[in-house]
Amino acid sequence: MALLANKIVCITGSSRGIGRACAVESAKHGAIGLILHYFGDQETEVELQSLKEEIYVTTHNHCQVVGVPGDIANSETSQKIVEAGVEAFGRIDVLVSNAGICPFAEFLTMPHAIWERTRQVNLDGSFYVVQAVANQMKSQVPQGGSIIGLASISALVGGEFQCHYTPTKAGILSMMQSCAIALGKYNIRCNAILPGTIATDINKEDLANEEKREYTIKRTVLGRLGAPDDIAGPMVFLASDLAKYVTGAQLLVDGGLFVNLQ
Ligand code: RM4
Repeated sequence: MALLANKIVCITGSSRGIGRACAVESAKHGAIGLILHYFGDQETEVELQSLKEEIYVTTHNHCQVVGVPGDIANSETSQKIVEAGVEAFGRIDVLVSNAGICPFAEFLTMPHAIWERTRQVNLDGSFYVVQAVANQMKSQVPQGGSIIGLASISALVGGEFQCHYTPTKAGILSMMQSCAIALGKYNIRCNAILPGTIATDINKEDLANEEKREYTIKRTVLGRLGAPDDIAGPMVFLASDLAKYVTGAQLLVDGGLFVNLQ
């Protein structure tokens, strides 16, 4: 079933990890246009190129891709994303605000620059892109769209080395709730996905610690870490018309990590 048939999907931080899986899954489910934001350094240029090829091959060129490089912490990047998307496809149906960082760090000695950068990328960046894309969704005909903010299980619980990061994820969850209210009248739905521990580059170093890795795996009830495509399915659901009455919701996708107290 093509859940996203004919839809135009915009994803930030799409070159790797969860964003990349969301791009591939959207194309598989019939999206005809992808606006793929990425950071724009050498590494992500190469990643984006291979992602584009993967999408063209798997969809037999059915899905077109526009790449937009830039630092999401800079509000101009979000304007560029919307301009490039509208120029290529005329509209944006789905936004996946995904770009994020988590430099694990000790609280008491953390330089303020780490706090500021984490907040700027995760929270300011989400605000800018949600606002820019929501304005486009409001003005297009037919009006509306689906916005999905990538929050985290960390919006609900803490992390010893994440005192700068968990507040940004709680902020994204809260932003989706308020935006759901602000944007419902324009037929724009806003929801948050809360991934658990998904093995990607963001936590590669942290999970290289065997003890932590084993603890995390044991704490899930499904007995494994998440993979990026574990998040992509729920993302497609929230983006699709199957979720047409779902707004202001939070979907925890964590293999049972959160509920597994004892
Ligand atoms: C998540 C959660 C995970 C961590 C990542 C970086 O939201 O805290 O455990 O690996 O962030």
